[in-house]
Amino acid sequence: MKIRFLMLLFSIVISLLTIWKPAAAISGTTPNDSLFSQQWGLNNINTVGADINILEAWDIEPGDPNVIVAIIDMGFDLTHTDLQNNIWKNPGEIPENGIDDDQNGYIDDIIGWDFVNQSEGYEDDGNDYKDEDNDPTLSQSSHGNEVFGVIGATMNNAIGIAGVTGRCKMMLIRAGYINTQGKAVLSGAAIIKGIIYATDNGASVINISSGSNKYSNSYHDVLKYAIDHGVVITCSAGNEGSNTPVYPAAYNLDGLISVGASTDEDQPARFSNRGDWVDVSAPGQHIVSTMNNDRYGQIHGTSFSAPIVAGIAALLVSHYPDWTPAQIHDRIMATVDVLESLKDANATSGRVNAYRALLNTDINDAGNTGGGNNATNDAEQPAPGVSANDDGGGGGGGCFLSITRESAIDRILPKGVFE
Ligand SMILES: [Ca+2]
Ligand SMILES: [Ca+2]
Ligand SMILES: [Ca+2]
Ligand SMILES: [Ca+2]
Repeated sequence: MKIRFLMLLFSIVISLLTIWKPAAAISGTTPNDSLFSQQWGLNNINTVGADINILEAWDIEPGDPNVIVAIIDMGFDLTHTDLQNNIWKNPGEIPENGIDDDQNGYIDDIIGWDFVNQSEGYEDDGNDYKDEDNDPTLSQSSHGNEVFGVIGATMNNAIGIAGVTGRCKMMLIRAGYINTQGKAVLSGAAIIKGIIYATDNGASVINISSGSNKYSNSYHDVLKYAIDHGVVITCSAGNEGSNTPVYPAAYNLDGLISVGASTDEDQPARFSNRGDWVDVSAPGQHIVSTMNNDRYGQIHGTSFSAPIVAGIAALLVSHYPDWTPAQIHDRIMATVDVLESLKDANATSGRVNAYRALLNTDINDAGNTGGGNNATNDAEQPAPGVSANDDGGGGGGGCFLSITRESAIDRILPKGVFE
């Protein structure tokens, strides 16, 4: 039996398709990207200090091009000038020869994969709902590009923005589509396959900016599979302004970082979910990022807070390649700027600080920070096996997840806030 499972995006686009004119390049210690002065989350020129301290972090580690971040999201526009240089290329795959050269189970997977495979209720109208393929593009939503830009827009190329890493490479995994009601949703089955693909093909970090209130043993176990294989997971806490746990962010895994949104004045964003099941806050309001069709826009949502932490995790992997996901998780939590304003926002009462995370202190110093990623549930039993192998091969295999399409759509998607 195939159970459809849909996840929802955690973003609110407040200024669609804004096109900025290039500004004069900034020189000195800042990168010359023309919109960098508006990237308050990286370097706040109005409320000084309410940022992740990226300039000092980059002095230590700007990111290793060999480190791969997988973005599991709606879909992407690969033509964006500020993104295309940082798209991962599968070194073992010869493009367009119809052969699975690296024998990973995916033919001509040169930049990632499109796991969307909606077999029921979707006509073939050109928007590619059916059948997995090697092309993770989606023209109908900019959400994937927005996440990509926050993590990994090309830095110091004189245009647009700089990603937190700016140099690491992004593996692009499409799991989303516009449903029959015209809403942007992600398939849980596709996400799970994407996590396995990313893990098995070299990703060090996976960002997931979507979720729902439903606990799934299978989803939990596939994330554990990724972490056990050295992958750090970053997840958005969601935008309901609620304490109710949202998954995958709330899965209790040491190696999964749950991220809420903070503002340019280091306040908790009103829309951000909160509570001890959230690990940290990161900038998530008035974020400038890349959109489809070579545009830039201003957006907000925890969808863009998790990618900031994904970028910091990628910097840590670049600089401390031997660290485990648990160590990276603990270090990021242990080095937040603790703020009274965030005491109810998350387990650390803090907003992430990339510089402090990278400082060369003994890993053993990066210890406990209060609550940790808690919400422990000892009664919980592992699923009778997510079978990573069975799931990973494509082929539509039933996904065991228990949320229904109706509940997902009705719960999270308020009218008019999604592209
Ligand atoms: Ca292949
Ligand atoms: Ca090939
Ligand atoms: Ca496709
Ligand atoms: Ca740029």
